Order: sequence, then structure tokens, then C-alpha cells
Amino acid sequence: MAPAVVVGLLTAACAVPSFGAPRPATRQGGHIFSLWQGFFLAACAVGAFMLALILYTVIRYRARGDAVPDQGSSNRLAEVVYTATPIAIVIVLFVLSVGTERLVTRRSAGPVEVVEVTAYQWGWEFRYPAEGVTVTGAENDPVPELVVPVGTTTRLKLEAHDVIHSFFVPEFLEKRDLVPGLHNVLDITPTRTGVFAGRCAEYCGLDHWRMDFSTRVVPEPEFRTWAREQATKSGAP
Ligand SMILES: [Cu+2]
Repeated sequence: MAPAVVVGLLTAACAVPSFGAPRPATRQGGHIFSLWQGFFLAACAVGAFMLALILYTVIRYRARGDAVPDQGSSNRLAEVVYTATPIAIVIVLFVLSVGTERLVTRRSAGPVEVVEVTAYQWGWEFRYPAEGVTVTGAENDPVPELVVPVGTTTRLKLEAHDVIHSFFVPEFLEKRDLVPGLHNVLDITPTRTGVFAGRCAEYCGLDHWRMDFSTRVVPEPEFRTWAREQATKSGAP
């Protein structure tokens, strides 16, 4: 009964293609998403194999009288297989992880948009140097909005002035720390429009929970209109 439930749960989990991860909204997030699917499927396969081995052993070697079983202390073939197989699995997963990491952290040859992201206790500032636009919001009032165009790469230059914060939008499937004195960079290429909630993902003090922001991915023309409106509002040329 219990094994049937476990198999049922595993099958149900495997039937969901995202395996619980948010649907990615960026190209880089798509790479992480594929890696996650690979890891999850590998875990399903290992789990199913182990369950099968346990069931086989329980049935095949159940007590059958008082005869003394084989007293051999080792089985070289089994030992080699159960040592080599996990090592091989770890090597494959490691190579896939390094490949994905390279894809995700590779800086775009020519980023179209640049946004200077500054985190502070307790809020965010998004500065668009080319457009002369600055969006600020502190302590959730109002929640600052990061607006980026869909289909083009936006380079986020991450800075912190006080303590360590972390830029996190679940749908981007990436998290990057903002460390005082370090110039971290995150290139994102949104693949679909929408509004995605973001937050600071590094405990940074008493009001850390207030560090929410919103990310709005819009079509390029809409982005241009928005930038022009913001620049006019703040009196920039
Ligand atoms: Cu923070």
C-alpha cells in the first residue's frame, strides 16, 4: 500500500512539467528551468530504482525457514556498481550545472537597456541613465516599479550602499546579491510580458520585509512611451 502511494505521488509529481518551479519569464530563467527539470527527472529515476530494489529484496529474501543464509561478506560487482553509478550521476549533473551557469552568467555582447539598481535599507532605486529616469520607492510606499522591454536584454547594475541585499524575481529563476563595494551585474532577457513581484531575498535588517518591488515587462514601444513620460515628469530632457 505505502509503496503504491509513493509511486502514485512520484508519478503525479512527474506529470507536472514544471515540477513546482514558476514558469520562466526570461531566457536565462529558461536555462535554469531546464536544469531543474533535469535534476527532478534524475531524482524521480533514482527514487523509482531504489524503491524497486527495496521491493525486490523484501520479496525475494523474506524469511523462509531456519537455514543459515550465505555468509559471504562482500560482493565486488555490486560494490563497484553502487559506487560508480552515483559518481557518474553526480558528474553528469555537475557538468550540466556548470554549462547552465555559464549560459546564465554570460554577459550579453551588446545590452540594449541599462538600469542601475540600488538597494538600501529599506527600498530600491531604479535609474535609467540613457533615459534620464529614476524610480524610487521606500518602505513599500509606493512599491517601486522596474519597467523593462520584452525581447531585449536589460543589464541590471547592482549596487548597495549599506548592507548586503539580494535582487529576486521568482519568475526570473535567478537571484543576485547586491554587496557594498562590489559591482554585480545581471543580464536579463524577458521572453513574455507581465507584472512580476520582486523582493529582497537577503535578510538585511528589521524592515527587510518592506523591500518589495514590482517588475513590469512591456513591449518595446510601450517602454519608450513610459520612459518619455517619466523623463518629462521629472523634468529631464
Ligand atoms: Cu534588503
